[in-house]
Formats: sequence, structure tokens, C-alpha cells
Amino acid sequence: MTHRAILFIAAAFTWLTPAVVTVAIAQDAAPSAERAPALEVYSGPAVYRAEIVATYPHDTAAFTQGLVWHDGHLFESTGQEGQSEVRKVDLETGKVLTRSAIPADQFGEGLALSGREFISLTWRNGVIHRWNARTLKPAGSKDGVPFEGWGLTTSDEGLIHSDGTATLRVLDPESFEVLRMVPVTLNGQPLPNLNELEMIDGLVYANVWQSPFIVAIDPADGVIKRLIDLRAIVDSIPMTDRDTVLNGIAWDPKKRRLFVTGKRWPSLFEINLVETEAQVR
Ligand SMILES: [Ca+2]
Repeated sequence: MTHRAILFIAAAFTWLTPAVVTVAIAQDAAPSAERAPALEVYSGPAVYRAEIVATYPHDTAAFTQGLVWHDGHLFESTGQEGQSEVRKVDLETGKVLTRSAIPADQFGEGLALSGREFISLTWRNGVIHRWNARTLKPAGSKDGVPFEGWGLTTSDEGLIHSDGTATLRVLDPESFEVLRMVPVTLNGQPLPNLNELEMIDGLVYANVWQSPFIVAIDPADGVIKRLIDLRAIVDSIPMTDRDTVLNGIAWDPKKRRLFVTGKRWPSLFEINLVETEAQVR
């Protein structure tokens, strides 16, 4: 019988949100007389590690808030007042091919494709922008949005939106009205700090802000089905400040390529997910 030792990685999820979630990854360990074997059937998320397929340059001036693969290119939205843009980026070189500025008094956030337009959020400005997906020219804005904008992605239902809490919203892609709320849980506990989003094969992948983890959420019930452990990649990045965090997930459905990066990171990675024996406790 395999005994399990608990390796706590709680700090990554709890240092900004004490008393929220304690996460531990159980790993196979040598049998221990002191530790009783866990007999219960594990029902938590499957844990994956990342295998790097390719590494590409990424603009270290880009405070990445949204990342999307579309029509052979990356599209990226960036944050910080006065520096916020939506941009079309060449994967191989990291060069910006087309850019449009978000008004300088606004803080850019998540990005998603909706029909022939990109939709981009702002953080606390109450504004959602539309952009022509081909030219990135402005195609309209809505103000008076009564919630913060963090991450955004597209689903069959509409847009899926995060605001840094443990609840996602499903938005009507035309009116941005809230169609329903999705409370997100990890082993039955709310998991806050949900940030950049990407819909992949029916699950909503979400960066967990200021952590080295991505979680994959079932949008039907908010249950986290997978946890992606990106500590090896995050540890390889020179962190210039506490904002230089993992953020940005893009999915190329045709070639089934998964891309991740971070705010002001020098690199963008194509990764494969490899399932491990680890558990989240
Ligand atoms: Ca994304």
C-alpha cells in the first residue's frame, strides 16, 4: 500500500487571502509507521505539470492581461494606466505587428474574441471596449459596467468573465448583461483571485493571481477539475517585482497548442500538460 506524505504549497494560494484555501499536493513517499494510509477515494482535481515544447520571446514592456490565439497570431491586451493596449503579436519574434491604445486614463484587462471583434476589459474604469479583429481599430465601447474587469474568454454561452473573486460571470456578448454567476470551488472551498481565462475543450482555464498555478474549471458547476503546476516555469523567470506574475493563457485549437506567459516576462512558452500522481488536499 502506498503511503502519502503531504507537501504543503499553501502559501501560493493563501498569502494574500488568509483563511481561504489550504492546498497541499500529496506525493508518493516511503511508507511511514507514524502516518496512517489514506483510504478515501481521491475526488479532487487532477494535477498536471508543464512540459515545455517551445520558448518564444515576449515583450518585457507588456503587462500581460489577456492573451488569445487567432488567425495565425497572438493577440494580447496589456495593463497599467497610460500603457494599456491591444496588440497583434508575431509568435516567432514577439514583435508587435499592430497595436491600438486604450485611453490613457484606463487600466486594460482581459481580452476575448467574439465574432469578428475582440472585446477587452478595463480594471476599475467600468468600460468594456470592442475592437475590429482584423485591424484592431476601435469598434465601440460600453461604460457604466458595475463590476471590475480581470479576465475574459469566449464560450458557447457567451463571454466568461472574472473579477479577481471566486465567482465567474457569464455575460451576453452584445449587451454585457450578466446571464449567470458561477461560484468556483477547489475541493469544496471557494478559490479567489481568478484572473486571465481561456476556454479549452469545455473547461475554463484560469490563472490564479500571484500564484504559479492555473486551474481548469467546469463552467457548468464551477468545480475545479484540474490544477496545472507551473512552479518550474515560474521559478525560471527573473521576477523584477511582485507584479511580474504568471498571467496569460492562449489556445490554438487547430494545432492544439497551449501558450502561457506572464506580466513583463521575457518569454512565452508553448507547453504540454503531463498528468502526475499528485493530489490537491
Ligand atoms: Ca486567454
